[in-house]
Amino acid sequence: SQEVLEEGAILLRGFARASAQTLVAAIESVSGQAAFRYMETPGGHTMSAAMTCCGELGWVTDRRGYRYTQNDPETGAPWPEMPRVFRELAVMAAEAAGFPGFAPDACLINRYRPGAKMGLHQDRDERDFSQPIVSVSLGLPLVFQFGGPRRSDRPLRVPLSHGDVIVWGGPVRRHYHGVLTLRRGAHPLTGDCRYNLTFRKAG
Ligand code: MD5
Ligand code: FE
Repeated sequence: SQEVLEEGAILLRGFARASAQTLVAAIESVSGQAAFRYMETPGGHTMSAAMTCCGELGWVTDRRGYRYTQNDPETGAPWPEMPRVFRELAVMAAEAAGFPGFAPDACLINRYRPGAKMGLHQDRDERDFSQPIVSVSLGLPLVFQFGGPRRSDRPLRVPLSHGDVIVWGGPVRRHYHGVLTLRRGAHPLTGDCRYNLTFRKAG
């Protein structure tokens, strides 16, 4: 099913369900090469979601700031290749939402364990804001906060569960957003966590 949260924000419920098992196996393969880590923000806080990346570019943060890199700063090696099942899913979802020809070069993998959250923020480290962002939820459910163009805009609370995909394109791509604290639970595929895959054209 296709649900329009706002013009340009298209929720595809269950879109990734059929490929979820393959996606989680691919997450394990990526994190075997580039381990999940807790990154530091420029302000000196440690993020509560663990992250890793795959694709030509990976998003990182440390005391120096937010940026995209070609290499994993922990190992110096290039980020793992983007698994084919990742790319195919992202391209199909973008197309289903009205964005044909999506060519992601970066996938950030967020792993939330109980207690983890992400405060309201904007994604603005990419070059080309005409390209959409595709985000894929796997495992435990949580509540996503979809805000507006200003931090003070009251966010819409969107419950997301296993297999849900959202495509963000056009002006909503710059909206404030975050996720509420993950509650404890057990998912048959992911155990005690929620994964989010975020596909972007970063370069
Ligand atoms: C998550 N991750 O659930 C979210 C999914 C991140 C992040 O926010 O930066 O890693 S991405 C949701 C998103 C992306 C771009 C725009 C908007 C939402 N939006 O305008 O609401 O781990
Ligand atoms: Fe974000």
